[in-house]
Amino acid sequence: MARPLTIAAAQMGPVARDDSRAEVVDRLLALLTEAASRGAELVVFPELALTTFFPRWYIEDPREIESWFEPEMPGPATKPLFDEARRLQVGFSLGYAELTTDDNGDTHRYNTQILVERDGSIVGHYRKVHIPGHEANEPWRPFQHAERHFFEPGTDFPVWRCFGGLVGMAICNDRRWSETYRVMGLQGAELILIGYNTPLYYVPDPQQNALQAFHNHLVMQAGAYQNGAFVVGVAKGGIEEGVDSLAQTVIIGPSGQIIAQCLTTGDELAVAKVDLDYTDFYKKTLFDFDRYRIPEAYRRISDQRGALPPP
Ligand code: ING
Repeated sequence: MARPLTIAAAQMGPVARDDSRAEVVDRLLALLTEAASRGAELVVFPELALTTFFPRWYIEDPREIESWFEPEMPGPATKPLFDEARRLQVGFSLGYAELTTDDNGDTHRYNTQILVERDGSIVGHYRKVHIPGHEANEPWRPFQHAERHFFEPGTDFPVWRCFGGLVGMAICNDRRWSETYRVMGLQGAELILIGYNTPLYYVPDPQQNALQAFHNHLVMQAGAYQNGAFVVGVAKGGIEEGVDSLAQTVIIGPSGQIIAQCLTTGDELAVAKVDLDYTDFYKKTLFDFDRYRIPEAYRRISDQRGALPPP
């Protein structure tokens, strides 16, 4: 193994609306510590890991909205996680609701995944690009999915050189869009870290309910294979505030094969020691982009929606 890396996918069970940050961080610390004891160098936590999935309610009170967001990272509640990770020399990726102010003093609210190296240094932030659900309150729904009320979209898919390779991140709905993996694949991504909170009940089309687990692995296995990358998909699952959410956390190889998978819907680790050089078996053969891709052809057909007359 030329570039070994031991990865732990740290699945979480439900987080209740009134669980404190301290209670949740204690669970993250337990997962981190167990992962370190099993040799993990990188631990991946789910989307919005610090709180319940609050977009399931249409919240309008500005003070309550703000209570779901982190104005600093690390902050007082999350500093123990950063400190322990640094002490154990374990890096991690953590999903949370980010409140940030830009250089013009404007406030922004993102659905964010942060990446932290083994020395405790912050490598970067990914801000969710594909924000699903709806903007306005839709009281007809059994529960809301009002992410578009709470978050503004990110604008790119960065890839960073860290953990001995090229690492990118995505969040939940991003994993369903093939561009997510390809934009990072074109940057050479060898490892893509994805957290998700996915209700098993898909309100706009309940026919898809029975296909949630299938679609979840389908898109991540395809994204991994078609870009010759490892993909780690980590759930916050189980019945959270009455909403049954998908678990099925996995670590997937560049072949598209599932290497490790969680069995439960609660706090559980899936751990795998991988070799990042293994990505060459796909990046330098079938998916040698420089040799086989024809970008000019794609540009001509890149967005043909509406180009053809309706049937
Ligand atoms: N959740 C969902 C996801 O893309 C969703 C939205 C729910 C899509 C159920 C399809 C079915 O997995 C988030 N948080 O993006």
